[in-house]
Amino acid sequence: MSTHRLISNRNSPYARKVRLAIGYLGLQGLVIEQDEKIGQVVFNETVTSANPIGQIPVLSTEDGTWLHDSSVIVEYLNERYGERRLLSSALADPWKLRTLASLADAIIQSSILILRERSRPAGLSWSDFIDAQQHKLVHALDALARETSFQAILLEQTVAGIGLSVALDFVLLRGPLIGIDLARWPSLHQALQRKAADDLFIATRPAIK
Ligand SMILES: N[C@@H](CCC(=O)N[C@@H](CS)C(=O)NCC(=O)O)C(=O)O
Repeated sequence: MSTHRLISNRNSPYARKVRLAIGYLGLQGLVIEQDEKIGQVVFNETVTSANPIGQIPVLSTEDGTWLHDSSVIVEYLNERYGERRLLSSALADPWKLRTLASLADAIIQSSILILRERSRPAGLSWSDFIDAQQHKLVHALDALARETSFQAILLEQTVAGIGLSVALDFVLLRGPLIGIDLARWPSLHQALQRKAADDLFIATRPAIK
């Protein structure tokens, strides 16, 4: 019997972080995945009973406690099973890795905010807000492009490599809707292309384009 239940959704970038951590730590046999539908105006009782705010991903522990959010789950798996190797790198110390992972989460969040704003009923979306989020994304991607050893950091199996690869792939896949073209940052785009050699990264890609 599996030790953990992961409530997630194939299209969620936050859930993808957790699925990559599970794979990199070799824990597939310990986790059973349960896909749940979520959305801006969907109340999912299964998800809400595990996480009161109704967000995925959520992971059960051995004693039945539910853990969220994605960063907490990755940290738990890394501590419990991984001997903290997702925080180990010759390129950056653990605080730098965590900070890059946090920036990656923020990139995903700004991208989702734009998608949500653009999905509002006609006449209700706020263009200044979209412009501001796009400006933040450009600023963040410029900063990543200036990072020393960025390509190597992105390819590593660390919290930073996981977060950054998922975030950049989200920007790439949703680029036309977000209004950001990753090709504007050739070094980031190339790093992501090299990540295509990682079978798990490809297998966890969202089903929708
Ligand atoms: N900070 C959370 C964010 C999770 C999140 O926003 N998940 C989205 C799916 S990508 C969700 O559940 N949205 C439904 C909602 O917000 O009601 C994490 O890292 O897990």
